Amino acid sequence: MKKIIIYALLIPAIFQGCTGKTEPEKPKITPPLITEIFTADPSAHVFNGKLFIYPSHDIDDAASVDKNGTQYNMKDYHVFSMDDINSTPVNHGEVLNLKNVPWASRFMWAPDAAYKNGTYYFYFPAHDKKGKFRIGVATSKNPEGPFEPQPSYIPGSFSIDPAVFTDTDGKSYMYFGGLWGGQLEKWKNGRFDNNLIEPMGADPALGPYIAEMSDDMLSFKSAPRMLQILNKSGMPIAASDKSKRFFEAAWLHKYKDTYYLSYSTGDTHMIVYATSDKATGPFVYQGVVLQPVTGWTNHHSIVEFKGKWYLFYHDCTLSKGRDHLRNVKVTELVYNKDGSIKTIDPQPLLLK
Ligand code: FUB
Repeated sequence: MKKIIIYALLIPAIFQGCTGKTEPEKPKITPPLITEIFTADPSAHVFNGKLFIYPSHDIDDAASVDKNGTQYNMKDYHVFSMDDINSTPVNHGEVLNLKNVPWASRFMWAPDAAYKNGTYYFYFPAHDKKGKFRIGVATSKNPEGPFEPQPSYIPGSFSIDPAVFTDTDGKSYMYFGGLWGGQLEKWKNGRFDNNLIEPMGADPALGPYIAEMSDDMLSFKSAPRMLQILNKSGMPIAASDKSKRFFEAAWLHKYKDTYYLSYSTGDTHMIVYATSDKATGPFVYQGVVLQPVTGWTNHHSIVEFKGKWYLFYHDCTLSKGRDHLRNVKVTELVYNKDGSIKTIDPQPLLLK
């Protein structure tokens, strides 16, 4: 808990003006949106005029608590919907269970959803039978599921945290990857090597991967490639630059004509963003979207709903700071006139 107290005391001094542009926003402390179960990693989408939340379903079933995230031993997914941003989310119940996914063995982590040609696609990572993270897909005719899984994971997929963005030209891309427990650093040239470690020092940091989706949304059109995230000077973000480097939880949204890639910095606990004039990058680092929350992980989505922009995120207020028992929250996200995002201060709780 010492960490959380330190955040509360030091964050204003350390992070204010980190973007060099904006003072952190001080929104009212938002309450947990869903309280009947623990939920995390919210991917929010608007389908048929309603807002749908596709979160992880946290449970207290930890074999151990470690750097690889063994405590995140999730086994199913629920979907929630909201008619408007102030309504209580409706729980549509369990939409997919580990026991019905033929290729998966454990760890149903952060999911996402997409729509194309009358079908809703639910993307989710899990360990395969050999203990490697892969990304699977399940389908439904309804945004609220239930979802029918494909017999195998997406060929060529690896690591965690899929986020699927469909551009105005109809092309869809999956952004994915996550370090440490998410195993991203162990993949090179499409092969898994357990001896590989995260780059260090001045070496370029790893980025999330991108793959264009096939027309049927069930496979990749071509092999995934790593996205470049550059400093404003045009140099790749260095591995040692831990307040800016990609760790996990990529999300892509488009505001006006600009593509915003936002992601978690992991062990520095922020959501930051980089921009590009193309969905496929390269992206240039811009600043902080969300400062650290109560709890270790920070994971989000950004969505426009009824004319306003919202940040869905999670923290651990409901469980009083237990890192693997999280709750989804939402707050408004505001752009400055130049398109930069006003940094949000989530005001982490002082927990003992
Ligand atoms: O929920 C399990 C993992 O925690 C997610 O996949 C990461 O993004 C982090 O939020």
